[in-house]
Amino acid sequence: MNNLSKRRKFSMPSLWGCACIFIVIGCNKDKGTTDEATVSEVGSGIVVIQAYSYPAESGSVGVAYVSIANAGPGDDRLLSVKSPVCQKVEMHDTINEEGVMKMKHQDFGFAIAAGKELVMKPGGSHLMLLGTKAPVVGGQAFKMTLNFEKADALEIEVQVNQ
Ligand SMILES: [Cu+2]
Repeated sequence: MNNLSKRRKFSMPSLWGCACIFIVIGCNKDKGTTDEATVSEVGSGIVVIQAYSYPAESGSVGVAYVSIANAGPGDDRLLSVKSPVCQKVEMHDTINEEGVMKMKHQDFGFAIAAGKELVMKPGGSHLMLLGTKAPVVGGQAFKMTLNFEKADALEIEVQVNQ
């Protein structure tokens, strides 16, 4: 996401919009993913399989990919996400609209059916970190809270890839 730092300051909505598209393009380049998985578990059967991010400048937009398995007996839904590293976390999907990759904000979060996995990845569903409060630095980790429809809220560590 180093490309973000080269962009000039725009008004916030326009910056975010542009950054979003930029991130999709940026992430489609094969950067490889980390093998360092962060695994957490709660009684409801919700298991975080992997959580990683990439470096981002302060006051910009970052991205995080969190993959979650629902090993419980019932369907659940990731309703909202918070992190102390940014002002707001949005849940986005990426859609191909006539050859143009676009972000789609998921107002109702991500459904995770019983026995299924929600796999976030570049070019697919992801978490957008809007208004980063400090630089997101490669090699470090930051906290994130996942709120579900049924399962208890889960606090996880997101590893920042270099
Ligand atoms: Cu996005």
